[in-house]
Amino acid sequence: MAIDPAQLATFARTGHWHLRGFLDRAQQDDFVEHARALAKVAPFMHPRMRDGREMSVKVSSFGERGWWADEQGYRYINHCPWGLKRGMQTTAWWPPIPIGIVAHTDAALRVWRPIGPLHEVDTCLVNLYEPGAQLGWHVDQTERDRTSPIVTFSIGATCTFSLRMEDDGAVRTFRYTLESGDAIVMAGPSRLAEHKVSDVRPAMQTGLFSANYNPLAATAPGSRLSFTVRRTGWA
Ligand code: MD3
Ligand code: FE
Repeated sequence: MAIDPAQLATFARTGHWHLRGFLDRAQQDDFVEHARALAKVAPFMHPRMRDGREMSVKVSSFGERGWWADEQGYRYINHCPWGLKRGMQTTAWWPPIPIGIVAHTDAALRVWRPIGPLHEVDTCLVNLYEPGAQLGWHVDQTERDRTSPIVTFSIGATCTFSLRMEDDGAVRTFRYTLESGDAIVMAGPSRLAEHKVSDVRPAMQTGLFSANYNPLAATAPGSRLSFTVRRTGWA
C-alpha cells in the first residue's frame, strides 16, 4: 500500500506510526495461540487503579517482568503473583516472550530506520478487552527506560486509539481505528504522549474474536487483545 506523505511528516515530528494490516491472518492466529497458552499459566486478571477500583481491562504478561497494579501501586514484577497461589501448573515466572512476537517487533521497528538501533525487549504486556472495556487517558511511565520505542499489536475486535501530544506548537489529538493485525510504533516524543483506548467493537472483516467466535476459554466474544512489547530497563 502507498505511504501517505502526511503520515510520514507526522511520524517525523511525533515518532508514532500506525502499520495497518501488519500481521496476516496466520500470524494473527499465532498471537491468539500465544494468548491461550499464556492464560493457562498466568490467567488474565483485572489490575486495580489508584482509587482501588478494578480496571475494565484484564492483563497478563510474557517476559522477564510483567506489568501489574494493585493496592501496592503500578509496577513491573518479576513473577506472576497469582499463578502459584491458585495452584496452577506454573512456576512463579512469567512465560518467555514468544520468539515470533520478538521477530514481529523487530520488523515493525525496522520499517522506519531513523527510530534507531534495535533494543532488547524485556516484557510483553497482553491486555484483554472484553466488550465494553476501555482504557482512559494515561501516560506510560512505569518503565525505567522511557525512551526506547514501544510496539503494540492489535488482535480481534476493532477499537479507537487516541493519542494526545504537542505537535507544531499546539496540542493535537490523533485518532486511529485499530483493526486486527494492525501494529503501532510509539517512538521519540510520542513515547511519553497521553493515549487511550475506547469503543471496542466486534471486528467485521475477520472471524477473530468476532461476535460469535470465542477463542479464549471464558472470554466474551467480541473481545480484543493487545500485545505491547517494551524494554522496561528494570533489573
Ligand atoms: C502511546 N495499551 O497497555 S496500545 C497500555 O491497546 C496501553 O492495549 C493500549 O496503552 C492497548 O499502556 C494502547 C498502543 C500504545 C502502547 C504504548 C504507548 C500506545 C502508546 C506508549 C506511549 C504512547
Ligand atoms: Fe499505555
